[in-house]
Amino acid sequence: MSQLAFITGATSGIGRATAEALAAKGYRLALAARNGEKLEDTAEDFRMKYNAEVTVWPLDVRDRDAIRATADKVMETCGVPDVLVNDAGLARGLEPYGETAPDDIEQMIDTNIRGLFLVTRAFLPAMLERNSGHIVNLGSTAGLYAYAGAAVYCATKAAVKTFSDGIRIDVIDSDIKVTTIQPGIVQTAFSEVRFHGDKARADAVYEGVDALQAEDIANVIDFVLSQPKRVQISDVVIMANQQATGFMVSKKKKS
Ligand code: NDP
Ligand code: 8X3
Repeated sequence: MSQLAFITGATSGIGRATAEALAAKGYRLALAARNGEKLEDTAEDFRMKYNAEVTVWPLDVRDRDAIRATADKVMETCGVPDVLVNDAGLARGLEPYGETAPDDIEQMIDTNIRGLFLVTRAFLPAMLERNSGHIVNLGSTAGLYAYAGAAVYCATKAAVKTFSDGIRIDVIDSDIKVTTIQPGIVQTAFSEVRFHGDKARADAVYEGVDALQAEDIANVIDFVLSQPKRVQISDVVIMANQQATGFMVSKKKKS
């Protein structure tokens, strides 16, 4: 039977592009996100294009009981995932911490940290029992370099990196691999979500920058997953050509 990938945040941006890359490779997919309609559309697209075997799992990763129930059902109906991509995540707001809305603080922590930790906790014992599996966590250059107005988002992504490093130690005696993917500026719905739907402000982030595309990150994830059993890629940092640290991006036109 072909390999199974469970992907959170699979309806948009990096998660969707990763799902598509794996569908093209013949993986079976179990896709999760909150919006069930978008999940169905995504799944149908991959079925049409790649004849892919796709199941959809409407899930809010902030809901602990729903994570448990979903993971159990996925494993019962599809099997234990060979690949877990913890992609679901977001930034909310870009202002000094003293002005950051408490709801935004909680949403970032609950989604990017708590959700990712609990989804991993739900699948890891079964992976360990089978002694195989690859956990791919979406960190960010924001987790390596803090930037103004993003203390919480940056801290959540630093947590993802440290968490990955921690569980890699815990599974050292097994064949399980753990990878943190740390992209820089990727042009997705990310900024529109950050700015609470302000599309003009979101578009301005990418203006004058040859930003990374979701497919660029999906290619890297595909590469990471395609290595021989002996090779574990622990971390990958991917920046745009015009980027030097987390939020330092040149908007000067190159000749
Ligand atoms: P998008 O906004 O395009 O996609 C985010 C995905 O996460 C959507 O499918 C969304 O679906 C899902 N999601 C959001 N909240 C939840 C939730 N509570 N439960 C389940 N699913 C959820 O963003 P990106 O593709 O850009 O971001 C994906 C990941 O990559 C994030 O973790 C982000 O932090 C990280 N990243 C992004 C970078 C960028 O510049 N874009 C750079 C570095 C890292 P739905 O709304 O239906 O739930
Ligand atoms: C998203 C990239 O630089 O906007 O993690 O924080 S950045």
